[in-house]
Amino acid sequence: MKRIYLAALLSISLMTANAQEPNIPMFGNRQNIDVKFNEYKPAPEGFDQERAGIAKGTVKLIEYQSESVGTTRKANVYLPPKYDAKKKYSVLYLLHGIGGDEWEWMNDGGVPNIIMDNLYADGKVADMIVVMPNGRAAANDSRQGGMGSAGAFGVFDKDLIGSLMPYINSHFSTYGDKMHTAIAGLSMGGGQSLNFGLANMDKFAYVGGFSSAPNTQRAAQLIPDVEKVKKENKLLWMVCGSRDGLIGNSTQLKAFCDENGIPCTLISYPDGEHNFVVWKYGLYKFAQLIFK
Ligand code: FER
Repeated sequence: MKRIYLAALLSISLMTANAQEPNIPMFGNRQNIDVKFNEYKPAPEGFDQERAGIAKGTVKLIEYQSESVGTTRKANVYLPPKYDAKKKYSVLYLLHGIGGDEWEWMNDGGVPNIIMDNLYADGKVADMIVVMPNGRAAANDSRQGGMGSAGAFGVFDKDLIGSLMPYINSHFSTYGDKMHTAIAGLSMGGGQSLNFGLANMDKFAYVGGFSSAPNTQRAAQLIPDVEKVKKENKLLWMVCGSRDGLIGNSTQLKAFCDENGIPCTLISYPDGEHNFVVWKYGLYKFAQLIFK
């Protein structure tokens, strides 16, 4: 059901692109922006396959009181292998797409726990926990909201910063400062990560957008102060499928960054579409770059 829905959304985006209509941000028109993509290096075989004989992390569903929404909300939390409350951990907030919820990464093909377990086993990531919230900040935060819930995605920053982050930092052994906090997400969650991450550089030093959706603000809005981003952001990293009709949301930002000398990565995933092939790769790469 969800796949059909997303396919329909995408074909609308692609049709608009093909018709070469003026850019309508709502549809994230593919823009003919000439950007210099960063090099695509494939993930190694098996990066997303469960491996025998390695230590495994655990995923637990937590509940917290949301002040801005006024309800009890849920999030999944991945704790790495041998999580030890005597140590301190960084936190990656990993956001879902418009058809998803706090279970999308886990249940719809993202295998974030497997990707992270493998990275841990190979010593390729810093100690971190991964929080997968529900980014639809509304009393009814079920998946049924669809396009109608775009507004609820837009106000998730209040819940995230006001309630979820304090909950995580008080219930788990985290550093809690910006240098140990990252935000990334897929599609609508990619847009949220760019919007919230760059607007709150005192909270997030590392920002990732995977196939970011049309909720992504335009670059001049995202980056009103070029010097501030250069100083305060430690990583601005994006990936998008080369065949994804939403790629214009990423290229417009990459073009702005290149013009203004802001370090920014955008990888075009060869023949990639709007799906977990690209998003798993995004998590695999992004996780290795943060907190180092
Ligand atoms: C749109 C096309 C796609 C849009 C959002 C999406 C808000 C999101 C897709 C996803 O999260 O997978 O026009 O507008």
